[in-house]
Amino acid sequence: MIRAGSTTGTRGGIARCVLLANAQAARYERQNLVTNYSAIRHYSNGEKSLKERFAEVIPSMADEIKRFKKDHGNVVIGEIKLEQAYGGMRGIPGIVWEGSVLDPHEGIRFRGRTIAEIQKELPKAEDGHEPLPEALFWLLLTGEVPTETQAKALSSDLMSRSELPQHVIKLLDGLPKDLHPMAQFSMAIIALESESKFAKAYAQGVSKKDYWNYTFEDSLDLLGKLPVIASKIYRNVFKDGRISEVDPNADYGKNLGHLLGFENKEFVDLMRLYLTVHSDHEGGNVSAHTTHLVGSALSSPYLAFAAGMNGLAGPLHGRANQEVLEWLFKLREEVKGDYSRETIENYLWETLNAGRVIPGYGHAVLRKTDPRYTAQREFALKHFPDYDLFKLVSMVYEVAPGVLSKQGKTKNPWPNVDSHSGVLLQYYGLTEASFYTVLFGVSRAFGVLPQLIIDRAIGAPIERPKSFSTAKLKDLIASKRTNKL
Ligand code: CMX
Repeated sequence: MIRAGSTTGTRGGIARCVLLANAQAARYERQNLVTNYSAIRHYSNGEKSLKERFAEVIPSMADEIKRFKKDHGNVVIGEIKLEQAYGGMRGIPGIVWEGSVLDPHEGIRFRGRTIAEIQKELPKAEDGHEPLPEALFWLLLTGEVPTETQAKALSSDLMSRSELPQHVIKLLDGLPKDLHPMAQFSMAIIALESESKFAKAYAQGVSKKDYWNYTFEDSLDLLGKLPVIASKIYRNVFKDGRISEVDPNADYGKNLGHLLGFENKEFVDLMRLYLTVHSDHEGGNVSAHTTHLVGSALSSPYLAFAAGMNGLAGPLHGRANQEVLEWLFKLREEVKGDYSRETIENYLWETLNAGRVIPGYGHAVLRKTDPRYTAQREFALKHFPDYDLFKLVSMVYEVAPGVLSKQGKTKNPWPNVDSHSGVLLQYYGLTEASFYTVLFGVSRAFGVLPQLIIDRAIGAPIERPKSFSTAKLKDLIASKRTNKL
């Protein structure tokens, strides 16, 4: 059995007692599936818990959306060209996503804040420089930056939910080591459906207005369990299968590092940065949209998130981080230490001429270097500017945009997030590239679950866009022509 470890840590004091008392209260509340929100406790210093604050935010948020729809529901917000229907629906404004918006030139803003602003504004761990991803979760859900106490209480709450049921442990232990880690990740999350409070409440006929409450509980339970699932997969596939106990006094990033088997302080800080920057990238990308779509059928957060993870596992999406590393290793082997522009350019052309993509370059929305790439590059420049593989990544950054522009196919020749993440993990000894997308998956939960909770709180409908056959589209265009004559 993997369970949260002992509560006797080294970071003593009253603050921790408060956090633990609140985690206990939260656990009690969860067991009883309390729906009386006034029963959701303040922290003893008078600050509000995430659930309490979100329960307060719901009426004004739902009311604002209702009025907005009533006043402007008929306003046309875009037009759709035929090529967009065949072109992956690029640019069609058909999804509402509250947590973040992506500008093609500026990059991502989380509730209006750039990555640099997030790095400045969000609470940090006592021993770290990077923001706490649990604080980002709070921000994405409520639109507000939590206080340090609130962020720490949320860490403690999440860690109190980390225990995996026996059948999930058995499932993971029984899977073949050569099954891709992302397939294992998805299976473990689906198997957690047994724990779904939303599915149980729905079967008991819960009222629509309480959907968000059970979705909130499932989402936090899932978030709390993901570091254990990810680490169990990592340790089973690549190490001895044993993982350490969760430290209930440590934050999420520290626990993730610890469970994976990495105690290095810089690596732990990297985990916090990694979890923060990979979390959310507005709602249209495959993993976010899939989670949202499947969730719209009122599937539980476990089923909806697992569906999103199956999309993240694709090589054009999250798996690109694995592809980048494998591509870099082949490049390194081929050029035998010669990192000149000319050899790298030749290798890039070889890849393109073989009809393959340059992994880690290009984006469906962005039209400049991904600021998530830049944040990771800055981390590398700060901690290991002379690392050989980082120098290679930097050299590819100098050469690849020119080559891609010359080829003239991609709309965006600049690097994306996946171009840089692997080299950071390699430096600290997490060298198994096929595991990288699992880490991306843990992070993505911080971005997509808030929207799932919001969707349930505002009563978002089941998604059902219209599709056409080519024959029907031809009819449509013919009738438009006739009408114009
Ligand atoms: N290397 C070579 N060709 C590329 C390319 C790249 N990095 N990026 C785009 N192209 C090609 C496309 O394959 C497409 O070719 P065809 O016309 O032959 O089909 C053409 O350029 C136009 O594509 P686009 O409109 O610029 O890009 P899309 O919006 O269709 O696709 C993306 C976006 C990310 C899938 C694409 O850039 C790509 O395949 N990149 C490499 C894989 C990658 O890094 N994925 C990770 C993205 C971030 C994430 O989701 O994690």
